[in-house]
Amino acid sequence: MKKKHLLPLAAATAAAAAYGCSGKTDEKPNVIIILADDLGCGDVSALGSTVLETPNLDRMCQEGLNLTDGHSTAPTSTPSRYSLMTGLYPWRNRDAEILAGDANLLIREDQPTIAKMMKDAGYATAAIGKWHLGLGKGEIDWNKEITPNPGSIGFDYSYIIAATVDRVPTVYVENGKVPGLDPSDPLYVNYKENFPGEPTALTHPELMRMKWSDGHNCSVVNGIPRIGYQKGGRSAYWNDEEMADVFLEKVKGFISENKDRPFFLYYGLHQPHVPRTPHPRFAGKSGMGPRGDAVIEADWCVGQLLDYLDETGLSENTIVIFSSDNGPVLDDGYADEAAEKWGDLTPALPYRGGKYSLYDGGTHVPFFVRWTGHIKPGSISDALVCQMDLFASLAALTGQDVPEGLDSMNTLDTFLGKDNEGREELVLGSNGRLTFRLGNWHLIPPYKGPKRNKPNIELGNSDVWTLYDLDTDIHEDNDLAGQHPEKVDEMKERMNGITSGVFSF
Ligand code: NG6
Ligand code: CA
Repeated sequence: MKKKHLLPLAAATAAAAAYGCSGKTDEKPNVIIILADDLGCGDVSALGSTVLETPNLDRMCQEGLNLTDGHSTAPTSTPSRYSLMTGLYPWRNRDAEILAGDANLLIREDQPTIAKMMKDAGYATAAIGKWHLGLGKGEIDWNKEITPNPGSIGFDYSYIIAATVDRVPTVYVENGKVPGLDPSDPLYVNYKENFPGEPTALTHPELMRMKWSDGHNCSVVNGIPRIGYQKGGRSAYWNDEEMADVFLEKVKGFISENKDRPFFLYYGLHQPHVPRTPHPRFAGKSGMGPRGDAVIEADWCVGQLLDYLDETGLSENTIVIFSSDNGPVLDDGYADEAAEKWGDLTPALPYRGGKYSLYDGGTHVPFFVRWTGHIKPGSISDALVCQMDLFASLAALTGQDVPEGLDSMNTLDTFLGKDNEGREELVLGSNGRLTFRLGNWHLIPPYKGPKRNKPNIELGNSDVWTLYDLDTDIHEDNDLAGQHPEKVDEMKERMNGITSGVFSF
């Protein structure tokens, strides 16, 4: 199958040029990065979903630029977010792997971050939503101010969940403090062992209103079994169904407070990551079970934000970037009908694999940019782009120097639909599980391990080097390593050049 554009690219690029869009502005436009959690290209109707309607994500495409070869740097959350924040490849830090809910801040306080850079450029900065980059140093006392926190790495304001919705603690953290805690019922968290006498999903299955399929069998909070043990802190627990509304209110509050100065907002949507608990007003709306309803809720959040920017007259001065931290997954540890509802369809379509996978679907994610009056509506680009490059690109936009030693590349013009260059090469993955893109080629080294993880996650492990041509084989069905040994050698050498001193292949 050939890659298809929704509009001919040459026409879209010419239209963008005619529209007179330019990366250089006298003013500093606001920048909002919306990062969904585990959302796939096949979840978006504008990208070809046949089972979900996502009018607001479609609107991001219709009103802005659709980057059809957009990538997160890794197929799971923490390494992917680490890369976006630091402008570094996540495999440079061996601890950049899915973090527990009580993990310490992964980013050193003296490390450059995209938020510090924007702050230096005069922006008010905020992180609202999913964090998953750790907090504190040493054992965390959740009843006191936790430092370091997002404020220590450049965010003036933060209202976050520490890790994921399926991990304790099930509380928000605002500027390093858990809001709403009652001192007479302190909060304790432990990832090694349970607190004596506290119920778990295994000892008290009757507490569960949602069942786990794998892993999630520790503390049960709000009827949902989680990863990790938690005791006390009840007055501060989040309400899972209200989380989208809580974050959106904080987002609007931050924008409203800072509408008269440049602001940089990182908005981490928690959907459609497990456990999928959309607000009751979305329940049943998708016809695809809780996962589909959670996508509809995420889509609604994006629409609310775009409407708010339009209503407050900020759209022409605000760049909105939408993407996802990694590819999609169906059954990710809860029996929530996702696998049954999707059947043979995959939300990674048209790409192979998904979350956790070495295949393209692990990191190939929706990537949209809207800047009203600057980016020609309906633009499409098939340039290879990566979230890691937002750091250097936003530095270019705001006239900041990029700190030395970063992997982040300035591809601002591509992010703004001004050219179609993008990256030539890109290493994808975290820790030692890396793959390599060179133009349309995707090289996957051999890795030990199962081909599929339970229940049905295609990991892409193989005993041999495999090579795919994404231009002619978008679903990576035809391994061309045997036919193109010279390409394998060339790519191996280039990949080793980049990973030199850390990993060799
Ligand atoms: C896995 C969890 C999965 C999810 C993932 C992190 C199990 C069996 N699986 O370990 O449910 O939480 O970690 O997802 O526990 S991520 O998108 O934040 O990387
Ligand atoms: Ca994720």
